Amino acid sequence: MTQVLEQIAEVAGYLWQQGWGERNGGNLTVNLTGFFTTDVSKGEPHPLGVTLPHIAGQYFYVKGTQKRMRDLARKPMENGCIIRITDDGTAYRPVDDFVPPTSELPSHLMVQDYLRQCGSRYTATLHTHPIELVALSHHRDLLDDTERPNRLTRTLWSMIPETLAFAPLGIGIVPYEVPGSVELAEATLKKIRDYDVVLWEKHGVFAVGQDIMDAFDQVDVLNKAARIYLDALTYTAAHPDSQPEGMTGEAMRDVQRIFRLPKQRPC
Ligand code: 2HA
Ligand code: ZN
Repeated sequence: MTQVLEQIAEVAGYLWQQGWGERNGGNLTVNLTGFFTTDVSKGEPHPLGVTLPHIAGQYFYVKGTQKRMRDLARKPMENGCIIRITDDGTAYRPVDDFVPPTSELPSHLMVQDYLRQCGSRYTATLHTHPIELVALSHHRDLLDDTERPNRLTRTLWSMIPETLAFAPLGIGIVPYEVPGSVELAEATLKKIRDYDVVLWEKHGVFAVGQDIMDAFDQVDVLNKAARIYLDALTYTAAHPDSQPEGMTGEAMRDVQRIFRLPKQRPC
């Protein structure tokens, strides 16, 4: 378990360094069930407000509410805590000192419940505020999510070959909802069935991964493409006749062939 906690701390440091984790911004959970054999939770149960039967009895590391990523990077157990979901799936109890969990707990645990339900090997969920992706989420013309791949995904894929190669599912779009709300969690749950990363309009992203580094990498690859796109558009601002070209359809098909895409979701 030490290794998993060290990886969580490492990723928290990257989130801060990238400028994606201002103040208490962002949160994460990692399933730690494999490290526990008996019920070691204690104290009063804290109701979840929903029933999550597929993660009943499971253990999670959860970032604490109002805690800073930059502090979590040094001291994960002071800025988050391990919880166990009660056997009836309606509440949780802490395992050690209680640090109240993130305000986005509904999204994280509802998605974790879905991942267990479908037998996924994914263990981690991540919410963060990547600057360039959030900037693009203010542009209505990029938020149309009726086609697959959607327009934002096609734009990002066409920036560098690696985006398509390493984020082959693209990015789903979740219309704006109040942070921390069950509505946001439900909208996220709907989209995450098809994507590893979804964009929370005018707020941030929510990602899932085999571990927390995997979830971070997915966001990092997509945000890198968003940054390149925005940088190219600053050239357009000075030279209005020159639009970013993007990779050709043929070049993108080559990437798909060489990397044997699309990759399948684990559920
Ligand atoms: O943890 O990012 O969305 C603070 C947030 C809420
Ligand atoms: Zn947020």
